[in-house]
Amino acid sequence: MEEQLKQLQAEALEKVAAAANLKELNDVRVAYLGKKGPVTEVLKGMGKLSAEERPKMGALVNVVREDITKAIEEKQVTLEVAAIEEQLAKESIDVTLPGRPVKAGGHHPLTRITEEIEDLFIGMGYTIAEGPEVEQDYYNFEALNLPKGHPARDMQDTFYITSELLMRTHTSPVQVRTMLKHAGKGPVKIICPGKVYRRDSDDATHSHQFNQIEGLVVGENIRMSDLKGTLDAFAKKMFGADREIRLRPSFFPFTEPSVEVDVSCMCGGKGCSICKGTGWIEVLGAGMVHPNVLEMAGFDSTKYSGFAFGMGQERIAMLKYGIDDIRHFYTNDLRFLQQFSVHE
Ligand code: 2NM
Repeated sequence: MEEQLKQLQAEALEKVAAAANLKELNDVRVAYLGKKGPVTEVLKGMGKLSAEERPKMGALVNVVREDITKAIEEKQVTLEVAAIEEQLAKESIDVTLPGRPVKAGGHHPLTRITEEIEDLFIGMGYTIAEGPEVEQDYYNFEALNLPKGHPARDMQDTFYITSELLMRTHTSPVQVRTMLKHAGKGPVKIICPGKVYRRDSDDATHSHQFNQIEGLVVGENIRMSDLKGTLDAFAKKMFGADREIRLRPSFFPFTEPSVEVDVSCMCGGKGCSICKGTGWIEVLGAGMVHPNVLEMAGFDSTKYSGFAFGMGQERIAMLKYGIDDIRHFYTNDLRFLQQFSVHE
């Protein structure tokens, strides 16, 4: 019986050593240590042994069983490690490979200019006000000192929807609406960005739809010098610290006095194609809010005064980036747009 056990043990250990994977190893376990395996069979035959032999054989069976179990456990660890290593080798990735470049979009140049101007005025304490693009005749014209019959209200220049409803021709109606909300109490300090519409034939410098930002400050003791200082700060931040501004007398129905504002050219006055040799570039219109406009918006014009200005983002962007045709902004040619895809 002892011989039989030794034989069994040797055989089992050989098979454990030969097992090439976890399944084969498990087959060996079942075959030798399972309920129907030879070791169990030997145990069953113990009943026939004498009282002296039984404990001796019992101990031997246990030793054999433990040896086989230990060999299986050791082999199992070896096989498991091998299996993991094989899987790791198979699934390994080269983390040093450069990634595929991600194609990121960029902001449209008009969006960039609009946000730049917004940030600049927010930094000076302004808030942003918005309003409808389909506007009432009253807010777009009447309340801005453009009574019925005024040449600027010409059907030729405005997209009318009905006799009282139109596509706004500027963002000033938003400023009228905002002043009315303040119910005669200052201060008001806003900028109004947005799309505006004019009945123009589209060409290199005209578009029937374009973008505008208008600013308005209403308060006590608001003077022309406040307007000038504000626009000077704007020009320097927008175009460069070395730029100057120049005011020329002009006319708008909603401001008195009214001015056209020029910024000194980057050619330094030597004269170039952008300033057409003059050294100055016209960038916006402005003025002191007309008393009629203040009164119609509910402000006491003997107590309150204000300044306002208006500019077009297309024009600012064309000057800043040297764009020669306004239609580039609307045709979305990627070769144009990608020049502004700066990832900040
Ligand atoms: C301009 C030029 C001058 C302007 C006036 C007003 C309002 F509502 F306060 F009367 N808003 N914007 C204004 C003044 C706009 O754009 C060239």
